[in-house]
Amino acid sequence: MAAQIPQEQWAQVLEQRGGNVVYKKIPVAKPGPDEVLVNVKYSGVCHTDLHAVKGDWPLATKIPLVGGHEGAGVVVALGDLVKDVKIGDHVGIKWLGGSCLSCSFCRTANEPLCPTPDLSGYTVDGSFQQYAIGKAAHVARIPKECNLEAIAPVLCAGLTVYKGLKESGAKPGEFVAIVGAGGGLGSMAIQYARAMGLHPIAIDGGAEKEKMCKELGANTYVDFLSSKNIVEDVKAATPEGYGPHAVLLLAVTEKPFQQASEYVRPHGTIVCVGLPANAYLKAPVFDTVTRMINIKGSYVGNRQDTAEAIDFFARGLIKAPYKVVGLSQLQEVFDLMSANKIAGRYVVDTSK
Ligand code: 8ID
Ligand code: ZN
Repeated sequence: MAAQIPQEQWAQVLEQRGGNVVYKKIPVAKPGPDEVLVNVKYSGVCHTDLHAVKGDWPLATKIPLVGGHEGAGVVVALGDLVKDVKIGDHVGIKWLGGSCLSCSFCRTANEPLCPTPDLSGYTVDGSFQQYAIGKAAHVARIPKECNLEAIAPVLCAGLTVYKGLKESGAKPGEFVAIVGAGGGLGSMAIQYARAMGLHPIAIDGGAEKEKMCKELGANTYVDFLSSKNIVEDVKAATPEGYGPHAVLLLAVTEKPFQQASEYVRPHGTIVCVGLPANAYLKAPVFDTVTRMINIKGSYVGNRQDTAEAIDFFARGLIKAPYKVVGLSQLQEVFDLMSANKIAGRYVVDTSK
């Protein structure tokens, strides 16, 4: 039986760039012909949502904006053209909410590079509401046996680090430094790295994050707040002290982006994923050449990466910690995130 769809719903709305989000009732949108309406049950809170609130990236958001792009829920209405998603299916609203599907990037499964994307919770409304719209071609397919609150962070954090680890080219048995390992992406990265047969070295700050990273399976934890020599500490955690084969940069500050080339192993790969505002990459040309260092960016993942990242979760390989609070408490989550006080991820329950 089709669910009752209300006219109005609770949402968190950013009305002014740099302001607080406002918890209020707004109308429920109707899906277009190629779209689905999702009753969002849970949404993870990504640092990207905080960038959207602060407006600190060189890309404008819509205003007013409903943020959120780790939304897990149930399909409650379909557009006329939608054939392969059914009412009652479990799906995810992810960062790439839609793409043109016809440009050469979309045609070659590089849809995150589409020049006209719909970015959920950024250029189109996202999952910090009870009913969100997604393009049927792009909503993540979630198997019914998966717990919706636990899988929500996989829709961005999990997918992004899984893709980043693939882009690093690191092979089973090799070492990967995860910078920002105590955060949302980082906690997922430790789990995906382990599941992919890699040895994770965690880098972050403070005892709470250390405990979490070690419980998740990091071989070593380097505390960037107290280490006297981060470069030496990271190298010392690798065989023969040559440094990790790959570095996954997830931090939201510029310094570690400059530092990674000092400890990555010769012929190793530095993958930039975190997006600190106004930051630049700088690496010594001499070292980059003579140590043959690869430096690259990695941006979410395509629909196949999404399916694979979800499959790792469905097989029980990904168990990253999260705390659940009501959607009404989203601003408090942003305040904690601004202070770097979140170990793992927060997930909001849209019913509260
Ligand atoms: O597709 C992409 N490339 C993509 C996808 C999703 C998110 C990029 N991101 C970006 C976000 O926009 C954000 O800029 O990745 C970044 C991290 O997102 P997050 O994991 O959601 O943020 P978080 O939970 O706040 O974790 C950040 C961690 O970095 C640590 C912090 O302590 C925190 O645990 N950190 C910082 I800030 N400086 C550090 C340093 N110098 C550091 N860890 C180690 N060394
Ligand atoms: Zn995200």
